[in-house]
Amino acid sequence: MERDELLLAMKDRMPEKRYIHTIGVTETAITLAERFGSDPRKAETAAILHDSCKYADRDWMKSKIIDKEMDPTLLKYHHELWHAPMGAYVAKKEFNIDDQDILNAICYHTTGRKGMSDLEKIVYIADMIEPNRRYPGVEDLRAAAKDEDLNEVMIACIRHSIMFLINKNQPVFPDSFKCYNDLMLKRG
Ligand code: DGI
Ligand code: FE
Ligand code: FE
Ligand code: FE
Repeated sequence: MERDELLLAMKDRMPEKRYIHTIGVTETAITLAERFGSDPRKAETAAILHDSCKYADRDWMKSKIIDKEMDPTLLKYHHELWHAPMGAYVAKKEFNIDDQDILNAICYHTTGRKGMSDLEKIVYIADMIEPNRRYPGVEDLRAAAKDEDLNEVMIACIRHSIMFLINKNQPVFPDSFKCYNDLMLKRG
């Protein structure tokens, strides 16, 4: 499927505001991919599809996570986390995406993980800083995203996510800590 066809399919699955976010993530991911020497076409596809399950039925997602033997830890954490791996599932099943890097970028766009590829980092970052996002600290992250080291940008973003959850008294999914530690240990 081409860009416009995928976008149209997303339009049917989400409210206007989320669709505008999707377009923002797509444009931002393409720009980041060009800057960091990653494939802009892959970034585009992953970004368009990243939130396809944001409004999917919770019971349906739960049963698929069990049936398809996805990480069972997901079910112990907030259901907000489920739309990411389910987005990867839908990208493969409904939109015939078979590029594993694109599927991983969708799968880990909410939590991050240890050993992320450049494409995974780009989609994670684009999701946080796209122009329609409004939250305290977003301007600092947009400034941090100008760094020439993709790992440094990713550290700023995962740090913000973890601190945000801790300040809200929420549990943090283990992959997020593993992501943070992995990047900190690799720091040059
Ligand atoms: O889908 P988006 O809103 O574009 O962004 P996202 O996929 O990054 O989801 C963000 C939401 O997920 C946000 O409300 C915080 C929540 N979240 C992310 N990681 C964790 C988490 N919630 C809990 N409880 N634990 C996490 O580790
Ligand atoms: Fe999301
Ligand atoms: Fe995110
Ligand atoms: Fe998103």
